[in-house]
Amino acid sequence: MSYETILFDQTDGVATITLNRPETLNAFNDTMIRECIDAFKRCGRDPQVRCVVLTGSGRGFSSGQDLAAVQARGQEFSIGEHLRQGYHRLIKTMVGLERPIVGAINGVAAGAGCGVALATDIRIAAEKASFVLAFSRVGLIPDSGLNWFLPRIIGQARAYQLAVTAEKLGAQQALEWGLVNQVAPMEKFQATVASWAQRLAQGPVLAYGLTKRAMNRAWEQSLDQALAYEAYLQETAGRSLDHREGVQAFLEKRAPRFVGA
Ligand code: T3D
Repeated sequence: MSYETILFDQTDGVATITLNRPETLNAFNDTMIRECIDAFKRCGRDPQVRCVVLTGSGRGFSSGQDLAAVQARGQEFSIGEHLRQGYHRLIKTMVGLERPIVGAINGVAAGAGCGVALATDIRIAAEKASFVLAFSRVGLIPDSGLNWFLPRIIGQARAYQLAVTAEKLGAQQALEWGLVNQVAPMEKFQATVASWAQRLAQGPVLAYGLTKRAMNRAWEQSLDQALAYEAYLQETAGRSLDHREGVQAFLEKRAPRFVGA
């Protein structure tokens, strides 16, 4: 499938999805939401894809919902339904994708763009990247999973502060607050993202996927339930070729060659 609002590239086990409406700082219109869902689902179906990178073209990551499209809506338009049919499907597809997703946050991530950024698993921010919960500026509440992701990552007081002030959180502060894994200077940003993606793509991606499932599920489990679920998933990981290869490589004092199965 060819896309209108995103770019899709697949090289050496790494799929890169680039939000590509740079004139709006990659604001989401309905086509872009739909195309992103399709691209992430395509990654989930393709065993050749071992890691996904999500980034933006131009100087922004994403400015969130396209406000020109919002203004063009009629009075009867249901935002709730728009969220349910669009952003929710995108966020759930990303969270349910059992491959690591690297968020390459190249610039500002605002509104729903911030929610989508937080639905990635490893977040690398360029020095000039920032996060803005722009919703209250337009009289809305955070959505696209932000009420779920943000307090869990940075705590409720900071999350609420960002929501009500809509002030920019810079990359360095985001690192200190645990919102991103690494900040890279602009000239090293692409190389840093590529190095993360290649490393993850060469890893035991079946185990990476099961780890993502276990950690996501654990939020809503008791300790007993989490332990039981770990044991259940480890049964699968323990029967994998990658487990056998990892043990053998250790004993033979060589680097493992994981196949993702
Ligand atoms: O509706 C539903 O379905 C519910 C879902 C809602 C989810 C949401 O995301 S609500 C929040 C929507 N997003 C915003 O409110 C953010 C709006 N943008 C900004 O506040 C600023 O652009 C930024 C803080 C992100 C960046 O500021 P700055 O100064 O770096 O850039 P800029 O000059 O404001 O923007 C550059 C261009 O992008 C500009 O166009 P121009 O003047 O060069 O032709 C601007 O209009 C355009 N742009 C930026 N954000 C959006 C946008 N165009 C459409 N929609 C946008 N969200």
